[in-house]
Amino acid sequence: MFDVELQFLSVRIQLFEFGPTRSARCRWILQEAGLPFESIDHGPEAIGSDELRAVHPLGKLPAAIIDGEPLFESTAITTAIADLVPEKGLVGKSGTRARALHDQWTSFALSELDAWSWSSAINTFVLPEEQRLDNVHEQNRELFRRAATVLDEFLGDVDYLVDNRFSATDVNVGYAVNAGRSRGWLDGFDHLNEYLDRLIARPACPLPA
Ligand SMILES: N[C@@H](CCC(=O)N[C@@H](CS)C(=O)NCC(=O)O)C(=O)O
Repeated sequence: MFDVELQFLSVRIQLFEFGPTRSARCRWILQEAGLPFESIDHGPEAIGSDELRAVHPLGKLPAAIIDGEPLFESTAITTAIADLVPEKGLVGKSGTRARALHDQWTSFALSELDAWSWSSAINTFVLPEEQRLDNVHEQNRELFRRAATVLDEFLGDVDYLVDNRFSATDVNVGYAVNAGRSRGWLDGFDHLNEYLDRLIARPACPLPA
């Protein structure tokens, strides 16, 4: 108990965030971990700013400073936060099967889900209009749904992705699944929709119901 309290006191965490961005993954895991943190939220104007570039070389959200050390990439941040509170069991220890599965599903979320929803996002509202492609959305939807099929089948037998208990893996994957659902790409995936509802019902989850 004393160690836990000491840890709470000694780790300073600053999170550069803005609600609907992938910073929600970081806020979510921090709230699950029960760790205090300083939110630096300048809205969408923060993107590309000098202040953010000092922490993330592309000036993107999210970014964090943990005990004075900068860290970027939302899932690297969630995993680092989960590692700070081993007593909460939010991620397997390095070298375990549970950690390998965390890495597997996290990589899967980034490369097989985030990639396609983000491609549609940049070609809908992120890039200046003259740079947008209008012929990518059908392919993005198909590729997203191909990966969603894998998750939907897996979640037919379990409620959560690693050891059938909630973990940082579900934060990483849940955000990606939600991005697809908000585009209307999750029709017919009953297990996956139930999984997402289960995650969003958690008090620590910042994703809108
Ligand atoms: N793979 C990165 C993606 C970061 C990212 O693209 N963030 C978006 C917001 S969700 C952003 O800042 N975009 C600004 C831009 O692309 O100019 C992560 O997961 O942190």
